[in-house]
Amino acid sequence: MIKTKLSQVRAHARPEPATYRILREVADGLSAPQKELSPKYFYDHRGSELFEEITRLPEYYPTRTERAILDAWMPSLIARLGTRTLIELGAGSAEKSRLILDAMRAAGTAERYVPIDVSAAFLSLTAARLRREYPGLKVEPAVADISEELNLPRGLPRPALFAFLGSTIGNFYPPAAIRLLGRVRAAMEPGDRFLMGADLRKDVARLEAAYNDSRGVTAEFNRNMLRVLNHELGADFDPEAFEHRAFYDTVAHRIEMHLVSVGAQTVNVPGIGGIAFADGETLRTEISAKYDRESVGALFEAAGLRIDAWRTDPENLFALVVGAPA
Ligand code: AVJ
Repeated sequence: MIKTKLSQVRAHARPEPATYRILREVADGLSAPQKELSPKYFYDHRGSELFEEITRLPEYYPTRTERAILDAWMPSLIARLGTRTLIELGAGSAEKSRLILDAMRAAGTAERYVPIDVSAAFLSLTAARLRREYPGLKVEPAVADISEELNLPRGLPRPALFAFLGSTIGNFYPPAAIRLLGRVRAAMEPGDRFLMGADLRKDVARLEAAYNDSRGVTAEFNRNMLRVLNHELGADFDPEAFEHRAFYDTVAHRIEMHLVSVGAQTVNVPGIGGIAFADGETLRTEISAKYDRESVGALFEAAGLRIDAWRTDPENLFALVVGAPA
């Protein structure tokens, strides 16, 4: 998304209003008392690769745990629901979606797949691959930033399953999380369901290890945001002049990732100006909220949803939850 929209700044005299939104968002984030940027800025090509690498790290349990729950649960869940359309929020490489699509195929109801993602290029690649793998499945990608809108095609076969996997919900502060779930709720019809992945509260050491891997992949992933800003905005961040820091906040129940300035420095961002960092000052790049059944229930309730079903792995590390209109 950043790539497309910011290149419009260079290519056209009159950029999209959306471009100004991004510039304004970065300017706001960097001028706040606690400097902060959205984790969506991690994900250029290299950022996506680094995240893929994170999902394979021994310390990073969420991805493989969620996959195991999907594997065990989808055949019976999908058979019960009779899902004819899968709508996936933030589809990415659609790797886990296959477990749901396979269950739909086994149930004989694999009619429509609607992957939603900000990256049009990524989406059309994924769509082409899935059309080949699932003949008979109509793949109808939708380009949208799910933190702002869903942009769904009309006339989808029902019932539909909305899927929001990976505990990406944890990246949103509660008001934004409720707004996002509220948009899903508003798009649901009777009989539709919402499947969400949620990383669970647990031992602090285990949580912190998942965001401080011994090989330093997460640190590189964190610093990659600075490379993205350099490339897309022409900023002059020195990624090596920032250290990775990730810790668990036991009161807010979330991991926070920061970049810590090594020494005092001033970074220039064209269109915004010089941004001063004091020695040790931090830029918050991500929150990753952790849940239990009660906190998911509260989030759902605020968005007009109720918990219809809840499954975890044997170690209680991760949950898949099914929401229904309340
Ligand atoms: C993609 C949001 C699920 O919060 O665990 C992984 C991103 N950040 N390591 C997470 C992430 C650092 C991840 N999510």
